[in-house]
Amino acid sequence: MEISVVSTRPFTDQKPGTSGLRKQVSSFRRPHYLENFVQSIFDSQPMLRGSELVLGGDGRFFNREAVQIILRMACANEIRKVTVGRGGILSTPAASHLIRTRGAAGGIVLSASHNPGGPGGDFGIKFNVANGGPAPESVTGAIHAASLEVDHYRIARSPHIDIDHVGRRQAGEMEVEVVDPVHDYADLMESLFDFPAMRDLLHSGSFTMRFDAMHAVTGPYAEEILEQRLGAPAGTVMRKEPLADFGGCHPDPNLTHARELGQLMYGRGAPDFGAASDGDGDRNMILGAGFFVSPSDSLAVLAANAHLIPAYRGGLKGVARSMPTSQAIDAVADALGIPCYETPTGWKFFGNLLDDGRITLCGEESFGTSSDHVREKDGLWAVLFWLNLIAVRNQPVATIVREHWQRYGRHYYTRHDYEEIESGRADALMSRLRATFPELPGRRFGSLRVRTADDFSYRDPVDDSVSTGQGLRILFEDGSRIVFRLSGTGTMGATLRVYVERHETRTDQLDEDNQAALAALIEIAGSVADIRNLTGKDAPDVIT
Ligand code: VG1
Ligand code: CO
Repeated sequence: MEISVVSTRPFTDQKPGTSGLRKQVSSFRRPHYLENFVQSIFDSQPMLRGSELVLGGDGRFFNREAVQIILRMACANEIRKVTVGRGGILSTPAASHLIRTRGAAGGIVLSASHNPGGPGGDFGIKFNVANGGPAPESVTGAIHAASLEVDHYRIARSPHIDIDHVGRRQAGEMEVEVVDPVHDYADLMESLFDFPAMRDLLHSGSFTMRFDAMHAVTGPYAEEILEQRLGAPAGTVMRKEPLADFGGCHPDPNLTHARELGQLMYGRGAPDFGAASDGDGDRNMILGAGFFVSPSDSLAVLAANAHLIPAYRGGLKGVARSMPTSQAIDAVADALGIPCYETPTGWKFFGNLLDDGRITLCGEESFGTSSDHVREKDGLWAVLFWLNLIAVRNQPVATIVREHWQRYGRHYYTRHDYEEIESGRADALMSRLRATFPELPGRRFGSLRVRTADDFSYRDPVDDSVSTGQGLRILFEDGSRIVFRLSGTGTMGATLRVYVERHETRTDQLDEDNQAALAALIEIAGSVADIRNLTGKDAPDVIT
């Protein structure tokens, strides 16, 4: 097959963020933009030559074109074989699973996750390594460095490659295997959970559920698993057709963006269980009738009940959470006598802990939870875990969570997002705040006293790599915390995230309104960082 070597010039903005390179579609469609980044992956990861690569995405606008370009470039860069999901579709956890089971040297996942799609929306590309997980910082750093030097890329002049029919075909020397994107993943789920018990629950006549696929990638997965294999009635999966623009919505599973599901779950005759996932299928939102389970609580509840699930019956080796995630899971780890690790934001930091057998479960406050079955967060996995739990405990979601609070106390928790702030202003806010930190320890705010204030850094206990500048933390003597970070996934201006947490153990104070219970801390956060003045915003854009 004829190979073209195309001259190009570097783009200076191809530094991967929290989860891959994410830009507006208009950026990705500029001549050479995608090609440069893909060539930078091949140039910086020479072990891909002669190996297998997994390829798929969440089906958003530009997914199909990008798959064709990457296949032709893979061929020109001497990749031996590419395994691609039919239609170019693979959810992030399904891609992780395929990389692992195929023994692939890596994978490319096309997604901007929870960001909106369509011609005016966002697109993204993530590189995953051989363990199935997101590339660690050393690898993303090498890709970025390569992107600053790239002066040509290689692409095969092949005709359109059929990705819509399962089977093997050749593209020059390279093999392309198109696989059913759902099958292997559904089998994996069936191997982890008690499907017969879940089937009985769904057929008991006294239990109903809804899953909102948000017109994103999980539709076909949820339909196969919930409606086909578990026999939930048709209609259990809402918004199940994947659409290139997600029906014009943000595929972000929270009560702001999954409004219809929220109304259903808080309405009369609400289903017993509600859940949603995001664009690429790695996030989850869990709801009971009239009850929202905060993601941090969900992680803690899963850890505390893992012994009831077939895959985790033998116990957990340890757990981990990202730094801004609430300390609810720490309390469970303490009770179980297992280690609990605190990592920076982003799934890539869990990889070493999972590979090294130090942890079994991990999660983030941003609706991400998973275990050592893959190396990505896994939305449907979390939903099935809850369904299995409800089937075994035979209790409503709200009761399971309230009993958890009675035992461990409740970690009131909220995140306030201030979106699309001018980047200079956001940086100024962070640096001014950081400058006040030396004076903060010992300072009183009402009944609260600051214990320490720092800029979080992490030393990976497995490879000793250090990551600095991972979020500003104010820690109070009573265990309350306020954390400030700038998002690494946005594509317009900057997003300030403010995370607020307070532990309550008085058993008659566990059912308060979340925002009200955190009001004093929210007030302190606003004043120490001068949020209103420096962002020009009176209120956060999204509260979760
Ligand atoms: C956000 C979340 C983070 C998550 C990341 C990728 O990052 O806070 O916890 O790992 O998105 O999730 P940031 O830098 O914007 O805060 V996904 O589902 O968008 O791949
Ligand atoms: Co996602």
